[in-house]
Amino acid sequence: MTRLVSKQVIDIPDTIVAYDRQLSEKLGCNLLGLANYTIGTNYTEEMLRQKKVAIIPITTGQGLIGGFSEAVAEILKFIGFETFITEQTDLSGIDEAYRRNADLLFMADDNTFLALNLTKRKWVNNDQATAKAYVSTLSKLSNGLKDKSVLVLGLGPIGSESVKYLIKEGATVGVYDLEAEKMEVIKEKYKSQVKLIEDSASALKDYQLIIEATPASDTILADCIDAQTFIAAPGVPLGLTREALDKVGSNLIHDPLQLGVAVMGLEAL
Ligand code: 2YG
Repeated sequence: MTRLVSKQVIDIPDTIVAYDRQLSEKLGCNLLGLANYTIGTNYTEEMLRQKKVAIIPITTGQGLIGGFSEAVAEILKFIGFETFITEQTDLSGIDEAYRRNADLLFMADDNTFLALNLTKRKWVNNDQATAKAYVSTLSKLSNGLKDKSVLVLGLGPIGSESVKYLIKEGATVGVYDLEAEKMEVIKEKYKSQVKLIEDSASALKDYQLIIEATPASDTILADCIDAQTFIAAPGVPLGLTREALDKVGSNLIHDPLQLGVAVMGLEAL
């Protein structure tokens, strides 16, 4: 589980407008549009404005991440929700959110990032939401994944969830992780629907569609990329070298929080 650091999220509020414009240029839809596309809804900003979302800072474990609550609040506000960060933290914050009539609660400790809808008993986990968001991003980038080969690098919570959604989209999935047992678990679960990749370097040259979900920062090199390579990268930090970044251009989608949080908000309604 990758733990974000403040510098990865602190600028999100100031850059969300530019982020959304860049997403629209790459995908042909904005952040709300991609979140709706991901879960098959058609919520409008006006509809979301009726919903109140509380973000509750959680101090357990390694404590607060500077700017994390503010980033989550700003992403949700940007797509339309009425949001507030509770004054109190932890359980007092949950109590405050309830008293201030929040419809949705967002909170994250070191291991789990959840959105809760108390009235509808809906629980949305960031790992699933992020995996769904990035698979649908890759689908948008490549005009559909049916019968296409996709490589998943990294079988952590997001990478392994991505396999499930890729198979649902009809893709044939190659999986790679440094830890062989993680690949065995996936093989056991999906049998012939997945292919275990022994050598990621050569696989990277064969696959055009890639989900980069590792915490490493240099898994994808420039010579793995050509004009038809599309990369959806939920992994933090971004797993491309500087040269690879220059070469992939607009065929890459990566962010530390935005897509996953937007999908969490809609799924929790
Ligand atoms: O409330 C706070 O400020 C802290 N308790 C937040 C801690 C979040 C820890 N989790 C992570 O950094 C990531 N798993 C969040 C999601 C990354 C995007 N998939």
